[in-house]
Amino acid sequence: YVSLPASCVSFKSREQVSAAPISKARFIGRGTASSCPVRCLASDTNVFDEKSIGRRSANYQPPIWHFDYVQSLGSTYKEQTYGELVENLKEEVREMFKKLKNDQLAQLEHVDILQRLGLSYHFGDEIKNILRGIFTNSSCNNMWKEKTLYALSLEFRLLRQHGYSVPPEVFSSFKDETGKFMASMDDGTMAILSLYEASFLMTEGESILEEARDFAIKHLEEYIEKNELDQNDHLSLLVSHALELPLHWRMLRLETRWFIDVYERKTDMNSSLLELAKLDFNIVQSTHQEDLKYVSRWWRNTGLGEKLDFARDRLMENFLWTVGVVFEPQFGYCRRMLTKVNALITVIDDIYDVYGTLDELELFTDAVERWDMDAMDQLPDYMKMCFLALHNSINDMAYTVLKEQGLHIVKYLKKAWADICKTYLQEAKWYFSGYTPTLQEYIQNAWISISAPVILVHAYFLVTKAITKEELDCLEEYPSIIRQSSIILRLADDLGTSSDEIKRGDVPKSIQCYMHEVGASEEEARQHIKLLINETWKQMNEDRVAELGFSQTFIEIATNLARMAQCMYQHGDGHGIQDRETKDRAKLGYVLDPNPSPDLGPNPTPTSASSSTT
Ligand code: LA6
Ligand code: MN
Ligand code: MN
Ligand code: MN
Ligand code: MN
Repeated sequence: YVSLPASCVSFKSREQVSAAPISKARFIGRGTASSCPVRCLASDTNVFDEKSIGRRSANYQPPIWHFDYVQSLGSTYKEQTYGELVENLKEEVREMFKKLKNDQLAQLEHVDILQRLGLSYHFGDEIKNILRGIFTNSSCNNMWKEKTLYALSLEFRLLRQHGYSVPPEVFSSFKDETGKFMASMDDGTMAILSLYEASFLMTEGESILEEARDFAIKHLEEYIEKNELDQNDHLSLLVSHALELPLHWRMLRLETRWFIDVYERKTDMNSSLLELAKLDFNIVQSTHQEDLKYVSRWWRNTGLGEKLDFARDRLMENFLWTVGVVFEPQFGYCRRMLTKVNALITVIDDIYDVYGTLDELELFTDAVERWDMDAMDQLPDYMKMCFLALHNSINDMAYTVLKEQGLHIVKYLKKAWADICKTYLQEAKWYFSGYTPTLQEYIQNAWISISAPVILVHAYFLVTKAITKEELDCLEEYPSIIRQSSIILRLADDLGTSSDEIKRGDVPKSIQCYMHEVGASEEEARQHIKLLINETWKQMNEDRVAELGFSQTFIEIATNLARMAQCMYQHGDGHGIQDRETKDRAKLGYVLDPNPSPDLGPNPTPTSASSSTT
């Protein structure tokens, strides 16, 4: 397949985005009746005559997570109760670091295990120091050649993950005279697995890592074939999990939950580490439950779920997104506010995609751009509710920042909302005129309409304690890391949701645009989109190192959003269709108690819920 032209993923200025051929679309659009089955004449009808408007429906199901159930959640793992035990275990971990002082490989393995057990956020300084020491030693003394494939790959991955530029040539000693990757007898599958995971840290043009990945995949697939999937074989488990999705692309909390179980079965595991991991997971989960209960009350108070019956009522799923984006307990306020942002996005997206007429959408877009109470008068009632909920919630967040940091940020937040609404409107116009954009034209609009820029702009203000003028300027133009994260979210969403969207009537998504543009089959188009996701990750890896201005926290958040997208859409539409994988994931991540009892489903029968009420 054709690889992605640089211009396709590169940012076009906002002017170009908003000046996309709106009016032209009317003329060159194919405008066939079949491409907009219900309302080609929507703009000619009187919007106040409800009966004459044939609105689309997405047939979204009501939420499976009931309010009372969510409010009944109450983990017993409070930080206060376990504080001392946690502190003691943490001290033990620090002692382990000291003991490993003269063994670099063991240090790296320790860091890796801590990360995979979800504990590394407790040991930020220790990890930083260790990696700095190792990087200095390896690069100044050019030690790369001395290492085994396993050790080198692990070091490469961890260093790059933490922002060090390690050149790809460090792997050249593992190629034979013909330039083919080779693994020596004693390297073994663990080394290849390590190489595989390292290769996902690659940036544009690093062909040696590309080759490394192909080589590793081939070897690992063979390994799985030979060993079938032996549930008791630790290595088989790791390999098949890795082949499904690499570590670098995985949603952190679910990965942690999975890895704790795997680690427990490892023969030489460290029981203090395991105990700390479980305890910490449960404590974090209990803070997530409190966040969830808070936003669930907020959501109920808005009344939007009930009043706007055509829209997705997906508070739990919206919360799961934010857990994927930022899980650390100290960011509860950010999680709560971002869940509000997600809930508002989900409803507004349905207004544009499913329910609104073109006239109404023009009015709503105008109201958001003006960010003005007076603009509300012109809106139909269902939009008034949504607009005021948006206005109040966002202004409220801005108020908190004004109060705490003395900064007036409404301008930045409202611009992000105006930008997304303009791109929503563009898609609605394309839909009603039956126009199919080229893939590039589509992506130039759709990386904003997927909502990642809105989410990340809000996230920036919610986690940044010392906001600077430089960062604000950069934020307004959406820095590259935001763009890459957005493109991955958009493409992953299209892979998961576009089949249903096209069925009910929606703008052609990336897959359809590509099919239309080059005459590809759907399967070919899907492969092409996956390839673009791959390419976009390379750029993101570069940005993770290059965008020094932003905090590590923000860079992780942007990366996590892309990871969460790949998780949510891994098996289809995990956001809209709630009762498949997403349900189990929500349970794993933050709903069930640590000792899951099989009868505690999402909506417990009165008997199973009674323990918390009596
Ligand atoms: C996906 O819906 C959706 F609602 C999103 C806004 C994606 C991310 C959601 C968060 C983080 P859909 P569209 C709340 O597939 O219309 O309808 O852009 O989005 O394809
Ligand atoms: Mn509803
Ligand atoms: Mn939609
Ligand atoms: Mn949409
Ligand atoms: Mn979609």
